[in-house]
Amino acid sequence: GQAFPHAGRRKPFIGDLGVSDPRHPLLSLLEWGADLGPIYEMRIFRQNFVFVSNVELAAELCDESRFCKALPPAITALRQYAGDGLFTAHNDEPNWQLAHELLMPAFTKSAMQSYHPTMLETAGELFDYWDRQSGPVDVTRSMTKLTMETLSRAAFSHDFGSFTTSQPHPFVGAMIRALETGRRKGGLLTAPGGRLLGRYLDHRNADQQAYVDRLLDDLIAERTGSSDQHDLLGIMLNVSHPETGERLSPLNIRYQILTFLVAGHETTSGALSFTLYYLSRNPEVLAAAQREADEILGADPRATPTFEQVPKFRHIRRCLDEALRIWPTVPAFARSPRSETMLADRYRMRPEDWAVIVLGQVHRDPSVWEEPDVYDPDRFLPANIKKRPAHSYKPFGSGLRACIGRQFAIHEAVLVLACLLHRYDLTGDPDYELAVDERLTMVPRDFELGLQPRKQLA
Ligand code: MNH
Repeated sequence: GQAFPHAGRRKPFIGDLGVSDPRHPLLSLLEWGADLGPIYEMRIFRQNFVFVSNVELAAELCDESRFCKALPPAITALRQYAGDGLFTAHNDEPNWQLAHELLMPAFTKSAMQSYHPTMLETAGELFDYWDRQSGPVDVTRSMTKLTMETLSRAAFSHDFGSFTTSQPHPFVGAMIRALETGRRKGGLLTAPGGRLLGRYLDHRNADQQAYVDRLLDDLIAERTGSSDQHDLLGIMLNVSHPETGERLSPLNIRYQILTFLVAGHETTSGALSFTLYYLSRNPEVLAAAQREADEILGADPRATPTFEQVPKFRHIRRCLDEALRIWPTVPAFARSPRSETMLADRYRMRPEDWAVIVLGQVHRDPSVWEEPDVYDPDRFLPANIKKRPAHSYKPFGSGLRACIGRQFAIHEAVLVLACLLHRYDLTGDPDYELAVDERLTMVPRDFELGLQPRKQLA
């Protein structure tokens, strides 16, 4: 096989270290790799990273018969918090299969029926909270509170009081800080002294992690023995495998809850925030979205959709899909070959190798997406979707290990957008320039919107 394309002049020992700005690891790296073509390799100390950025190569890596999910160091580092929970489990770990089978029914489209009232209630609290503020609202912060509340209520019926207390619940901050530590550690592992530095970070972080673990373990203990199955925790405590009778252990349940909280809140918050950003910048798209909300919800600006009405907001759904095209909030995922194979007939890959699919670039591959930087929800009209090759749009990942929360995220996001557009007129700040924060996911930074409550519609 050929060597992967890489930078011409690599520094001895440190390799390509320094090409990526630690505050914007992914975005700066993409800028750096742009000239190297659709596939390139970066080396930091002894660790190689292969990045893939066009649809053709991404589609090959998404072929489940040849490739599967990989856990690069940054994800493996999260195992100290999320263990063999769904997101961080290795493909062959028994608890992945078990949890996947036990939890799939709780994430089907029809299962969303049971979370629908919770989603409406949380959105209502956010709107009331906004109505008590004056001036523009910080969109990403608001949306992060909203999605965190929705998830904690749906997952374990816990109310963090995000809209009634002025300070965010300490759990949320502790959880984010713990995970950020994990992510930073992941980047250090192959550096000389990286393990030592990692241990130092862990030590500094031990209290946060202990606090998060204890809070979750207490919640689990409180519900143990109850047959109540109205939320995800209830399902995990009570449902056993229909054939083997196996159940999830309390420790694995803690891993799953932490996984849902983390995987499910910032991702959906970013998706909502980017959608609102593009709506505020595209008056015609916004008008069509508001018209759709009005047609379905009627004259009362505070009206809310029924469960069955949510999939009817087709244009709003396309606005969301298009925002996730330009800014996939989970910016990348990694794939490994199941057995030794040649990628693009040229590059040898062994099962221990992996390549990162860079979604932002795949979703803007000019051979598939015309004028890729233009926001145009009509790209997701059914006739246009059919024209594109498979795997050209993958915001929720691919194959067996694709996002289990996809329906949850889409139901929540569409519902919130429809209610919001029906209840308010939006005005963006024309001077705002989109800036993106890289946290565990991508979210707009300091994006504010003015919201004017609408009067009874004729
Ligand atoms: Mn989600 C996996 C994106 C919302 C829970 N999610 C993934 C993957 C992507 C992804 C991409 C695959 C990663 C990989 O291959 O390594 N998820 C999203 C996006 C949103 C989202 C863009 C919102 C928008 N995810 C949610 C929500 C939940 C959730 C909401 C939970 C309620 N996601 C998961 C879990 C996995 C996952 C759990 C791991 C599934 C598995 O491997 O079995």
